[in-house]
Amino acid sequence: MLEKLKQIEKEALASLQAVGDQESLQQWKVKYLGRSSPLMKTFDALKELSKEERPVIGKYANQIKQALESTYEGISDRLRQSDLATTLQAEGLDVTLQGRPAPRGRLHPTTLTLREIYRAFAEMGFQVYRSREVETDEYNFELLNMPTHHPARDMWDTFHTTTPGVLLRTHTSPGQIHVMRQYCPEPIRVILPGMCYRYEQVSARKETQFNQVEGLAVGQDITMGDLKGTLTDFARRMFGPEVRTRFRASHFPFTEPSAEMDVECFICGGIGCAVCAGSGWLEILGCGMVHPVVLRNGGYDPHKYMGYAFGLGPERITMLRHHIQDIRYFWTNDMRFLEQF
Ligand code: FA5
Repeated sequence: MLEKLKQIEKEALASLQAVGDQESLQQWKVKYLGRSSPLMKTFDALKELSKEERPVIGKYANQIKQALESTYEGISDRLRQSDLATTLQAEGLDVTLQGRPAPRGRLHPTTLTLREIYRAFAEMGFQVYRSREVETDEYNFELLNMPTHHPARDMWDTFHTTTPGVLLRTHTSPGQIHVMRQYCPEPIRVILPGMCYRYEQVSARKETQFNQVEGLAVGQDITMGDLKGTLTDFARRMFGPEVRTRFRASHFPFTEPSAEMDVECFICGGIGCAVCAGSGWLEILGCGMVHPVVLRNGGYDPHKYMGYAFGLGPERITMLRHHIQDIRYFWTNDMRFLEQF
């Protein structure tokens, strides 16, 4: 029996050394360590041996089994390593290399400008008031002193929903009425940022969807001087302490008097260039003293209360600050554009 076991060991080890790949290694394992291998059958046959022979043969068979198993493990490891080396050479894949870093998102240029606007006004004591984007005709036009058939409505044509009288707001000004009705008769100092929609011919300066930041201050002793001072200070905080501003008379149905504020063209320094159309000035917002009709619609007595309001366009300001030639870049999701901010 011992001789037979020695023979099995010799043959198994010899054939194991000749194994060259995983497949033949598995075949070897079945043949020499599987349930019906000669070695395993020896264990079954132990019960037929004499009492004296049984422990000797059993111990020897176990030693052979352990030796075969550990040689098998060693060869299996060696084959795995060499398989990996071959694959690496053939495919150039190094599984130990670090992965590619995931691209990190960043803030949209308009969001960056909006945050600077919030900061500038927050420092002057303005709070942010959120107002709805879906509005009624009444709030978007009528309560702002633009009754049906008022010609100024043409400038603010919009998208209408299938519900009569419900539309997408064309400016943030309807928020003035909401905030006044909520806080009347308290004094107010808020900015109202948000998305606006217009039925526009899209061009380099006009989109159908854009942001506005409205400003509103209401109280008992608010003057045009406060409006000019606040907006001039805002321009300095946004564009630098040296920036020059000017106010031009204008018209809005919801303010009286009304004005537009220009900042000195910081591209040409006021000399005149293509961006400022040779004028040396760039318009950034519309403003004025809140019209008595609007104050009354908000719940304030226009004989006792006064206020100023303004509306500016963050996309236009971003275009000016970064010399962006076309507003359409803001919505095309072109990574070459977005990654610059
Ligand atoms: C208004 O919308 C007034 N509600 C502003 C106002 C508020 C005046 C309070 C007085 C008191 P206007 O249509 O000019 O005004 O728009 C204001 C700003 O919004 C513009 O200066 C511009 O920066 C931006 N804007 C207007 N239309 C577009 C558009 N189609 N695309 C991008 N930005 C626009």
